[in-house]
Amino acid sequence: MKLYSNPASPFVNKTLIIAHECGLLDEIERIDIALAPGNPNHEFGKQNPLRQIPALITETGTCLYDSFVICDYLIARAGNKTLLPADGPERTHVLHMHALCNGIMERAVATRYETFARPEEYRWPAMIDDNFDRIDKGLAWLNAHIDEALAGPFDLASATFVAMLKYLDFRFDHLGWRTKYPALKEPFDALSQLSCVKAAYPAA
Ligand SMILES: N[C@@H](CCC(=O)N[C@@H](CS)C(=O)NCC(=O)O)C(=O)O
Repeated sequence: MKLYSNPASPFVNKTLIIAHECGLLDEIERIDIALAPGNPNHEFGKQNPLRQIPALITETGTCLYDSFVICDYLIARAGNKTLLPADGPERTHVLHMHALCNGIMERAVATRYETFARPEEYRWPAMIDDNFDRIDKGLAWLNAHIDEALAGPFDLASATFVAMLKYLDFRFDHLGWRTKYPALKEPFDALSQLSCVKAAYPAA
């Protein structure tokens, strides 16, 4: 399998954590590409018309996206029953917490594009502030409900939680999430020690 990726992408890193946990990381060749809105890579677009990473080329040549679909594919392929439970309230819970952590990640990546990729004269401060506020509110919710949010074994939501906070450290260190949301620190530190997380961030 081939994974179009970039070490700076939290969606890629979430996927790599899951791939390692599924015992499939060694079967994945990484092809690093740099993408940004407004600078279309049409060659890559022949594989993924949305021109976003991660995108996984399976052995049959299918190009899978987005990160959730790739994780779901890897989990099913590995026959793993805990990373994403098959049904019931456990599945709903993992999907719900994945949606929250992934949503924060999406707001963070969007803000990165708004503040870094977009030429200064086209920036819209109200949108940037709104993005930061959603990130803040999401983190505040997690801070207040962390035991419930990460209850149960390591799963897709835990992988997304750690990838999301690592991205905030990488791009938005000034937000100071450890000070504002101290309940997140201990689970983050514990998850960061897992071999699947270390494997996804070899340079850390
Ligand atoms: N919902 C997608 C989001 C993927 C995404 O936003 N990837 C970014 C990199 S972090 C990207 O490819 N950006 C290039 C672009 O949007 O032009 C997923 O979960 O895979």
